[in-house]
Amino acid sequence: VQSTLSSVIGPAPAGSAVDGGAEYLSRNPADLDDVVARVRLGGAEALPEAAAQAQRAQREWAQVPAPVRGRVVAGLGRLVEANKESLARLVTREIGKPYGEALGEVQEIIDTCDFFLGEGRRLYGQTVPSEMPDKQLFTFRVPVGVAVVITAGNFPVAVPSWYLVPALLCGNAVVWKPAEYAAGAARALAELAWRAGVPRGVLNLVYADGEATSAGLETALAAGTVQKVGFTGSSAVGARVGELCGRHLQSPCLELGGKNPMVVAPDADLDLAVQGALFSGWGTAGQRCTSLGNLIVHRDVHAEFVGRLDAALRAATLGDPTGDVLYGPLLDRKFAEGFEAVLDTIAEHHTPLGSDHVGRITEAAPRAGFAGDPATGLYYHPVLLDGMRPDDHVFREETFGPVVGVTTYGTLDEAIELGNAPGYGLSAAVYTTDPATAFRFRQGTSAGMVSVNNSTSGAEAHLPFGGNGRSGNGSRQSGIWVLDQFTRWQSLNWDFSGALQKAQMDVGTV
Ligand code: UN1
Repeated sequence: VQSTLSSVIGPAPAGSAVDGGAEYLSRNPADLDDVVARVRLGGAEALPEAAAQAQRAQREWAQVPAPVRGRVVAGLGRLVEANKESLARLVTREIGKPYGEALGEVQEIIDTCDFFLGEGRRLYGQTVPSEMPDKQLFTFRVPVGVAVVITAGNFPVAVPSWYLVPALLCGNAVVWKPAEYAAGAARALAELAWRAGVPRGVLNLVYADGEATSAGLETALAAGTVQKVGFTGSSAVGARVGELCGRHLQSPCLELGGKNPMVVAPDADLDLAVQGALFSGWGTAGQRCTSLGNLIVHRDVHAEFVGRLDAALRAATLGDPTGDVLYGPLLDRKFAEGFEAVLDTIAEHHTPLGSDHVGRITEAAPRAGFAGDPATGLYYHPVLLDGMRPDDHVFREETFGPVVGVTTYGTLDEAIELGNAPGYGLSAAVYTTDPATAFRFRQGTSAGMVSVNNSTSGAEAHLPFGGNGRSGNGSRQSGIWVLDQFTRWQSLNWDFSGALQKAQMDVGTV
């Protein structure tokens, strides 16, 4: 496995011949000259071809007893554990995630595999009493068939594992289309899964751009070779995936964006709240779906809180992601371009706090506590915006970058309403020492995941993960809840009376 990984993560051979489709170079966002992986993108035929192959392979995989599939998944966990550091280094190198966080991300795969090892021996169905004598009813979980999994690159291995591991455990085959800019990490995880014993036809890796993916998905859905789509990414693309699936009567598992609020109540431990805001607002350069978007601070503690947060932000070290930094570069050039547009909006409408410069970190716009070479990477200053109003664009839309807005509130109902206003509903946090405030906040928020005295990020791998509204269609990943995405209930109605017993009609009375 070590040698497999090093062949994936080693320096790309200069000018190596690539036959067929367009070549894509995945670059290190901290050093754009460093090519991490070189892949060939498939055309619109790639995904349907892989789905057809997966469909053939799935029949045999579904015959493997679930406890044995559980052992394969557990084997993947052990292989990931044995390669934890090299996989984390690859994640850091390919998408610029600080190494400490990358290690945490890899741990999330191990935890997921551990959890689903046990599920291989459960996958419980039920026995259900019948209305009639000598008749027994049962329920079984059956695999859906072929799952197409389309993932973003901000969690290039952990989030895919949330789909891959349960889907495989449940007896499905998978076609995985990872983000191109995380192609190397995707390849490494797939290699480990194949090494662990997942047959190649059961886990298929397809690289394709957005257009080819969308065309390919439509063809595969129409051909009936795909029974489930899992998608993690932006709300806009998620809506398109939902539309495609809907045309073929399918409901996908959608894990989309967030504009996650954090409420700071007047009785909050302000230093704890500052730490939570720093981690979930600017950590991972604000590029988690669970990143903090809007800080909603009680007016009595607003000045004090913003002062402390501003100071913490100025003291934070950022830059080279191989070191101990709050955040490194943005994921990829495409994301840097998107963030530039957010910065244009900010420049037009707001006066940021917390940084003397807004925009790219360059020699000309340096920053204290910067630990990198600004010329080589996609580094951005942290932005803190005070005085946000609910109709501000930056208050309403996910920015996917190191920017957080602050607004104030008077009553808890106002705070809840402000938190829900953007129409997302993924993760929400409240900092308070009053249990009643915590409880009322949980009841009122639209978020699928709520934290009390902890940040909006960092969900544990065995709780239901997912959101509502613009954050998704209500589907949930992780833990036992994801089983409903990758299995369907089948009922069995077994009559051993030897007579035709009619439900609703032959029910005896007492
Ligand atoms: C994502 O950004 O798509 O809860 C997932 C968290 C991580 C997962 C984020 N465990 O922040």
